[in-house]
Amino acid sequence: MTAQIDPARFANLAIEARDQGIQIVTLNRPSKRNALDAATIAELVEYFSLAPRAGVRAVVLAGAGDHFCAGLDLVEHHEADRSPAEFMHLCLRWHEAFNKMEYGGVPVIAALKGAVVGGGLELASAAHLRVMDQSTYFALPEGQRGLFTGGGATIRVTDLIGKARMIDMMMTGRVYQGEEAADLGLAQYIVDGSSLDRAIDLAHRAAQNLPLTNFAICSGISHMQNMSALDAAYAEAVLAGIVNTQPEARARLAAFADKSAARVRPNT
Ligand code: 1HE
Repeated sequence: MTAQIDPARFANLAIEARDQGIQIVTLNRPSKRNALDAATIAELVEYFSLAPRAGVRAVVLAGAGDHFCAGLDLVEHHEADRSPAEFMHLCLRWHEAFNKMEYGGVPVIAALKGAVVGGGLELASAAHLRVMDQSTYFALPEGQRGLFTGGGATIRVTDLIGKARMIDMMMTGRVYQGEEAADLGLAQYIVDGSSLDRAIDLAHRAAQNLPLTNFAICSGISHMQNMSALDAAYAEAVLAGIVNTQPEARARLAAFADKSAARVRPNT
């Protein structure tokens, strides 16, 4: 691997290495409800630039304290009194960070709790899996604050819940929580206990896949969504050509052929 992640280089992200190449990355400004200031976005860009080349097999993205993330740091934004060009460039940094997450090829699993609002929802929606607990609620309060989303919600949140619900969240400040939020697709998992524990379980599961397979899942599918169906089918075939013939898969295929591999069964 060509990159190394030194946790000491990060101030706003707490990075903890676990077994199986899993890393827990925690937004670590709980006194500010993990609001995303420019420095945190820069650290997300750096972390997700390195992770795919540092042998990380799965990332659990969490928030310190009672809330996942309160979105854009509104106090920093207020005090910086940014010009249109300055804010546009800041948004492009957000996109850089979130695109590196979504297209980096390393599974990213968000462990949600409390407020997942504004840019916090934009961040969560760039993860590949979202796990919510019973305290989790989702909102896009930008509309009420005289703002508009700038970190990809128009694309990713709309993908998750559809255009009409996205417009409603923005226009009326509608809050989604509980089973309704999960049923709509804002999270794939809802748990009674700790979302972090479930996210870590899922990370272990993902980390058992071959890295090249996870790369196809956690990069290829997103890229193909951006293509015409014709081009996506072509790209899928090319990607399958590489992934499905990888030497590392031979042992798994042999185990199926000799009947030693687990069969797919319904849940008990
Ligand atoms: C913040 C932020 C923030 C808290 N920027 N400092 N996002 C929002 O509109 C959400 C704004 N935040 C809230 O609605 C609430 O703070 C929470 C529901 C998240 C949490 O409530 P609570 O009662 O636990 O905390 P609090 O008392 O409101 O805040 C505690 C501290 O966190 C306080 O700082 P302190 O120094 O006075 O103690 C707050 O100022 C600070 N804090 N949220 C800055 N967001 C690329 S465009 C993206 C567009 C957006 O994301 S718009 C933002 C939407």
